[in-house]
Amino acid sequence: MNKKLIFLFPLFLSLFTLSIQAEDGSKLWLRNDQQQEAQVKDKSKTAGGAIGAEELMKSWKGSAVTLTIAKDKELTTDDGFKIENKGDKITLKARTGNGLLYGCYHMLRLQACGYPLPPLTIDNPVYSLRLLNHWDNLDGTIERGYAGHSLWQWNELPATLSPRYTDYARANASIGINGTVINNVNASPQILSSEYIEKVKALADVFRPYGIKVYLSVNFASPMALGGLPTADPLDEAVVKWWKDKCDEIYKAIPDFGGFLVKANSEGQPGPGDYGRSHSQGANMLADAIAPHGGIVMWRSFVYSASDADRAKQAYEEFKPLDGQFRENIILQVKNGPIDFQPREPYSPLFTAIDSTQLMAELQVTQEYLGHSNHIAYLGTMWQEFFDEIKGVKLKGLAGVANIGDAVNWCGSDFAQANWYAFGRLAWNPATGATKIAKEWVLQTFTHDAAAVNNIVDLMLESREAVVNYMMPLGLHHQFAWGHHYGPQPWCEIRGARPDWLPSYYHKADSQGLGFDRTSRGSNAVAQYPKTLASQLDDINTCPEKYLLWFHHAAWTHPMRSGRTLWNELCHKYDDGVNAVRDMRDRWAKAMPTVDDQRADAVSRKLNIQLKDAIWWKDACLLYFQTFSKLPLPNDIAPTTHQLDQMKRVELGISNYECPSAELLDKMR
Ligand code: GCW
Repeated sequence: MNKKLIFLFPLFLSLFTLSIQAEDGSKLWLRNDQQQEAQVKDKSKTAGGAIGAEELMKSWKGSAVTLTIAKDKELTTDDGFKIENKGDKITLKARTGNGLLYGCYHMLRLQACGYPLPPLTIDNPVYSLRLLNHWDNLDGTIERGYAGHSLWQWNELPATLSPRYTDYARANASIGINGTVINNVNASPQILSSEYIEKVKALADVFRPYGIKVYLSVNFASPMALGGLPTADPLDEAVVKWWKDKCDEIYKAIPDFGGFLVKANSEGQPGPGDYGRSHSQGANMLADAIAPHGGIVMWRSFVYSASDADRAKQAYEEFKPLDGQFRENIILQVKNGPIDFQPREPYSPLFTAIDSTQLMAELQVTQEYLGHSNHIAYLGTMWQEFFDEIKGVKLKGLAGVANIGDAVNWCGSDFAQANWYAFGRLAWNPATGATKIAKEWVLQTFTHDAAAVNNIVDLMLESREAVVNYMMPLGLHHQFAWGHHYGPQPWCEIRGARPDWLPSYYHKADSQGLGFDRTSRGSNAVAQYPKTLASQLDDINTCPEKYLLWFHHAAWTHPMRSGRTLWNELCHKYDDGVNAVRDMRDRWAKAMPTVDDQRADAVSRKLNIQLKDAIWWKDACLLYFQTFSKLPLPNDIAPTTHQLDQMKRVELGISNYECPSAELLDKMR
């Protein structure tokens, strides 16, 4: 080759590969180019306005924009915005800088999707609290996190601020998230030490201009662990004073601190119950300490004891009688379902039972029970199902257990980013709908090729039902392997373990049939729902089949609406789940050429794992349940490919699986 050609060769090569540049996913959905010099005038003199204006200047391709603070009657919330597009000029109005910021990101989202900016947009968020909950521990690990370690570099704070803190705040602001609880609900008392308050302050300072308030999970026994008091009894004067002083200290450092999140008397955490006090007595004490500063207390309803009572009933039994006894700055934070973030659960009956206490719903963005960051499970559809079920219920806010870590692509998988995105967008307004959100995410994140967009959106929309089908169809729940909650272990028996932590407690398989009888003849959990719904659920012939085994112990021969028996239907559902993953793989293969190789391959690899796992789930569950039904697998489904004995000897997927220590078993009893 002559010299010139050798010189030009790298250029040819890069021109060739430039068509679709490799991406590592670190930009999330924020892939607008930043080469523009748009005309933007920010009259607001607010931090949010300034950031929004700068974002527009760098990326907006339309006509000139003016940002102003205004008291417009259509601006019914602090965070809402109004955009008037008069062709040659655009006016963006909001009551606050945060509203302006959200308006700017709204415009950039439309642009990135290739959607026009309509002449008039008025957009007010439905919920005022749109929070992420990080289950991040102070040692850098993340409980139920599948994206590496915590983003928070506690040992470097407050002196060193990772640039990712700003990226994190920006990403959240772009989808309307306005608060973050930065530490695990299984909280270390240390987070309230003066040393850590300084570190938290440093984070709060980074997040503030993006409209994001910081909240902390607190350990109810902090006055003992940190303050050296002999008790954490909420009625003890010294305890009350300790919390008041602590609130003063926090607000001195962080004047707009959001408040506390509390997991009390749940899974071994301390709480007011340790002193014979009720949840409301405990919550009210904290609420009174923080009220003078304008803070709130989010008190979780996720409680269940090792009693004989149906676990699905316990949160209601604990909290319903306390309704009306909570202070005004307390919000009861209720998980979407009555058990624990299963791939499918009916809504928690607390949502329709509590009427004199503020409520917020807790959703899980991290896929603890939906294949971690290995399986594609777009949760927008799951959350929409929940919103449809609780239609009419007033919520103060939404909390999403974050799926974010220090992984380059933030979430451990490209598609897991869609769940962070969808959470923010649904928290802004659940009526936006899962389909629309999926499409806008794909347009911003992957491609504008119409056929590819359709394929990827369809893949997303079928993904959650696929997971339900290959893991736990027809209302089955909690068939997970001990501890890691990844693979199936319906046979799991651990001597000394709490029964409600074992799959058999939930599936109740016997020679007659399958499922948990929660009808009026069984645990009567149905009675916690409003009357009409309760009687619908109570009757095996009117109970929606997707919840059949949640509410009924149905006979193997029970006739299903498809005309099949329960056993045959179950077999078909598992098979459908596996086939859906094959379909997802095909759709991805079709879309791949429009996506950069790096992300295309990363997703393909995940889908291969998902298919292998789906087959494993199907085989494990069907072969195990077959030992009860004693019925053959129908011959119009794909045969199983594993042996039950062999499967029982393997732990799916998780290499560091360990049997619980004797000490842990003791604690859990
Ligand atoms: O889902 C369960 C998880 C625990 C978690 C708990 C909770 C933070 O397995 O890891 O603890 O719920 O929500 O408190």
